[in-house]
Amino acid sequence: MPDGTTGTGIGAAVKRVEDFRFLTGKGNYTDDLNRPGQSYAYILRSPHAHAKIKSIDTAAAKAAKGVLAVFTGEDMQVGSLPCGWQVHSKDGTPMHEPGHPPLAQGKVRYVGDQVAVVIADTYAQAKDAAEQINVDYEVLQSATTMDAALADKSLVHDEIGTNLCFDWEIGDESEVDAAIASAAHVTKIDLVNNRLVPNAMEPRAAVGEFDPATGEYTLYTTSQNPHVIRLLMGAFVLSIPEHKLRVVAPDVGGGFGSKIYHYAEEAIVTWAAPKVGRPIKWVAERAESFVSDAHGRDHISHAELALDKDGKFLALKVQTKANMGAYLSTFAPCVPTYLHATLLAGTYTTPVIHANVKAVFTNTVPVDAYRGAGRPEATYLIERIVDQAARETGIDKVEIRRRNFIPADAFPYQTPVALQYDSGDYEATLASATKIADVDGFAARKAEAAGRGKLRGMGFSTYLEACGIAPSAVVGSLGARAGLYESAEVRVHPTGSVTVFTGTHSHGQGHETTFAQLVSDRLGLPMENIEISHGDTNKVQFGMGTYGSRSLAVGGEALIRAVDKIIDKAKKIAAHVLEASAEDIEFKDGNFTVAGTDRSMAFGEVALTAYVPHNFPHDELEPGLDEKAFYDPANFTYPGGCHICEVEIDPDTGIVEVVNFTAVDDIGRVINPMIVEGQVHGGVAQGIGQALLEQAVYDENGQLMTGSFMDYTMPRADDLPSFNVATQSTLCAHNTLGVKGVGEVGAIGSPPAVINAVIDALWDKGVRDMSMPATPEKIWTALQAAE
Ligand code: MCN
Repeated sequence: MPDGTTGTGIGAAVKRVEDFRFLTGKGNYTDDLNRPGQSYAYILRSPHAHAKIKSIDTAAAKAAKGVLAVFTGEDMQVGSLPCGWQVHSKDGTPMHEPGHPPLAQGKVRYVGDQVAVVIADTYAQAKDAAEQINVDYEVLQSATTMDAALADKSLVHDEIGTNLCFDWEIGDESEVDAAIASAAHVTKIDLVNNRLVPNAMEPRAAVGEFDPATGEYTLYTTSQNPHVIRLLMGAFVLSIPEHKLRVVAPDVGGGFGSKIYHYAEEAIVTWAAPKVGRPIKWVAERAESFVSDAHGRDHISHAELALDKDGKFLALKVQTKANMGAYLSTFAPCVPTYLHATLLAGTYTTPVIHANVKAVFTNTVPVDAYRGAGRPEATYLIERIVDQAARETGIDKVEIRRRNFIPADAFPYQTPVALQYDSGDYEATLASATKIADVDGFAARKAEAAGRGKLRGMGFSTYLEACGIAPSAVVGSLGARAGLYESAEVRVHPTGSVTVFTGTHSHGQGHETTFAQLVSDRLGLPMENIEISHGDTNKVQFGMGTYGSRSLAVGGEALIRAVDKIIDKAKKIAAHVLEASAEDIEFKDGNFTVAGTDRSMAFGEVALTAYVPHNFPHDELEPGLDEKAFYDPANFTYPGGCHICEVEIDPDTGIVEVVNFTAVDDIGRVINPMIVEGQVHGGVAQGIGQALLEQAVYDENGQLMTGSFMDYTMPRADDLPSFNVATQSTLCAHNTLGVKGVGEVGAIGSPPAVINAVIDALWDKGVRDMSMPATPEKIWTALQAAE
């Protein structure tokens, strides 16, 4: 419920405070920064997927007008771009981890690989001069599909002797095989999870700067986690100690995962800045984003689901090939393993599960987390095979889900694939969604559509996700090379206004609003007295950043803990001034009151006392009112829910129209329902984009055929219906706010609902399968083939 005093507390649909600057064009993005004496970098990229660099002649480029410097891999001898997660193969051997130089050394491994950097007075000069660089390539055969790569005919990294990065498993295969052998029915499915290009609205950018007076480097960058970039780049690539490296991620126009990683361009501009003696700005052109931002998904899976005669799931076996691209991006190995296979129980009681994941190097752009990361892949697989099992056994698709749901009274629930879910009520989200989507009225709508010559279908997805990415001990045991806690500092100023420094980074999620709401709620302060600061390693104590829908559940909880420390100290100050004991001080609606009396002090008075300590408990307390907290949760959070999609297909053209989409999500306590709704809208739009429109396509020579918005179809407003969005929550059991994440639920839950709806619509015409993206051409072809 909205807080009684301020009306801006937990549960209030407060308008986003950051939107004023964004909507009036006053945002401050990396490309808006213009440092004194700034120069510009252009990165020359490989036109080949796989080639030896026999020589690079930079003489003409160096002599070109305005050029300050040209560097190649030979010049830039620094550390390798590191991978933050180590996976071990099932035989215990560590994954292959080939070096990843910021500028290619000896070989290029994908179209877009960085070959040289030109730095000039203007961007146009740098770009023009780059045309004069003469690279002598010996083009090699490339491995662009995973199957070609696994045949090891052409090695992406010669030194490791294979294109198999790791061969990992979870679960007991013999137990699963035995269950499958004795099952009444086994459903089998082959699935491709299409490769996606993230396409944040703001392309990546970086400005590197060096101050010779202090020896301090500054990197301004489009990042979701500036402290992580400081750590990775400082410690592993450029050997700059943290106290000499400041990383600032100012306003960032969307990331969707693609701005988590430490990219070569960040290291290049930082390393080169002292060499040219001027700040250096690099901004990606959109075409560069397509071939240099980490791509997402790209799984090929075979799955088998064993059922007993009543439709109860007995076992699930999954074999997945996951494309890593040419190099290991920062978190790539954890996506198909710990973010994918551990989720394969979904919302169901499947007692035994085995998954095998083969991660494969190919001559393509590195692949890493993209909104959902591993969990959309798992959800797509589970919800597709469950629907197929329903059709094969003749059990209704809703009924089969109900029969297998983890019951609401079974929490905490230990799955066979490591995770322990803390709370959920899948029957409740299903019931609510079924009602909102008017499932009962579907048959009539289908008949009416048929009268208009349209094929109408309805698809379900009763998904689960694991997010709020944390427990450091757990992720550490799973291969993370970092802890995944979060930190917050609450600085109360002498007049009682508050600045919060959070280690999370907001790039569209609205933390400046929701985090201020948390403080407003707890301290009874108006929103305008609270400022949320993030994204600058020189201001914020530390932070692991924003991804895995962790900011509220981990960062928000850290913030609450710091606020509670403020209240504790403030009570002691108030007790001293009011001549009472701290235990007798009550804090409510922004006032400290001696219980049972009318003696009280406002929050602002206590703050002033802390900084003007004329009457202060010096023996017990230090002056000032500024507290920090680090929070490392006990578990992930487990949002879940039900998405129902209704489509109409024109059989003459194959065009799919999403006519209705219902999302009922359990995200724990809701801090801001308007922001939550926006998060679900965005995620569902991306999920529908994956299901119907988007796919990164490479040709056999490793050229990206979908390298622009002319070929890569992003969803637009007129591709989407008005969504029906609701929440139906159970509280998270292990954080005090009771919150679960919401940032990815839309992208995770929706794709299988869409494809299940498409198959449902086409079923009577004899079509039995459909892959993503379900383009008009694919649908039309399938309809012709089925006739
Ligand atoms: N929230 C809430 N109540 C809840 C849960 C969340 O009010 N029960 C609010 C939070 O306070 C926050 C927002 O919803 O303002 C999202 O919170 P959370 O689920 O914690 O996710 P994060 O803030 O950690 O954001 C990361 C998540 C991810 S992983 C991707 S990818 C993604 C996403 O958020 N990328 C985005 N949403 C995005 N939205 C925009 N506009 N741009 C991106 O790049």
